[in-house]
Amino acid sequence: MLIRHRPDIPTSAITPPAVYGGRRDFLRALALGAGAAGCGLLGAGHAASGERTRFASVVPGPFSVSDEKPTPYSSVTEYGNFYEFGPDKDSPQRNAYRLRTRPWTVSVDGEVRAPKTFAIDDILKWAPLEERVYRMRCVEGWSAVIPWVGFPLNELIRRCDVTGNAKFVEFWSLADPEQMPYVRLPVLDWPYVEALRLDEAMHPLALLGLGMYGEHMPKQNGAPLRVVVPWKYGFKGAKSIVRVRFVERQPPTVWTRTAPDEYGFYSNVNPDVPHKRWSQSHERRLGEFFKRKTLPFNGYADQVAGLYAGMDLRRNF
Ligand SMILES: Nc1nc2c(c(=O)[nH]1)N[C@H]1C(S)=C(S)[C@@H](COP(=O)(O)O)O[C@H]1N2
Ligand SMILES: [Mo]
Repeated sequence: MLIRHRPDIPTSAITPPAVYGGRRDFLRALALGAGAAGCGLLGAGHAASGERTRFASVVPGPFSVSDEKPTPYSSVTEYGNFYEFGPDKDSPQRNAYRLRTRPWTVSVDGEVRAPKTFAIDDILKWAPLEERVYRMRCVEGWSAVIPWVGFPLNELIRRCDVTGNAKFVEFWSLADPEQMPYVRLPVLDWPYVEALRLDEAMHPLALLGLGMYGEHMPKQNGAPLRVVVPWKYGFKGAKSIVRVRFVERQPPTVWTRTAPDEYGFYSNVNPDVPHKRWSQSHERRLGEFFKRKTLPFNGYADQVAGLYAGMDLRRNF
């Protein structure tokens, strides 16, 4: 968002993936020649970011969109933001193969009775894995309907044993320059940390994302676990999280640190409050041509508007 000021979709997003992928692979083959490919840096086998593994059992969860088909898997995995892997929409898909997702732990600290560490393979067994098809809206104006796999974020928070002082919760993404080449560059003020008010994080709509389309989370979408908050702009959902910290006061986040006048702490989807440099009134679903109207709270107002009763949502954007 900071790097490419594109509130709209480039042609790559509406070109059929086969054509697009073909052209890109062709260009990369040309550019690499004997050089990087010969060094084993970017082997062709790495174009996709890993093997796909289905979950043994996933049960239907609540809140799923029923009147729309999910966005195609290829659009959701080939177009996105994961700035640790580069500034372009296809950087995550091209570079996230470098991410090692096992072993993987999430540490918990701050306003808790005792700091602790959870291993991903234990987290995966905490609760039945649900499929929840959510509308997602990026602050840049594109959107998608994604069949997530996961369980409520409040399952995680319940196990953290927070103190009475905890009012906000931070989610820290991995920031390892060995795996994430762009963490060496000042793309954002690393690490990628996003935060929610504790009652937002406890809301049953907020999801701990462990996969999508019935499969383990693709690396480019935030493997092995990430936050999914469908009533907020996409950047509130930190990918590949390694740390959860509870705090008493509203903390800075990666985006409020980087551009405070453009990205607010709340960042609820709101068609009536434009971004500083573009309107938020409409959006375009990945793979579609015509724009559609953006809905307050991304269509989840019935569920979540109560969290913000009495707040001025223009000031608390
Ligand atoms: N760690 C990390 N998390 C991140 C981002 C990022 O760059 N780094 N991008 C955010 C943005 S701007 C969006 S729109 C969503 C995109 O998620 P998706 O690629 O799974 O659709 O991830 C969010 N989470
Ligand atoms: Mo975004």
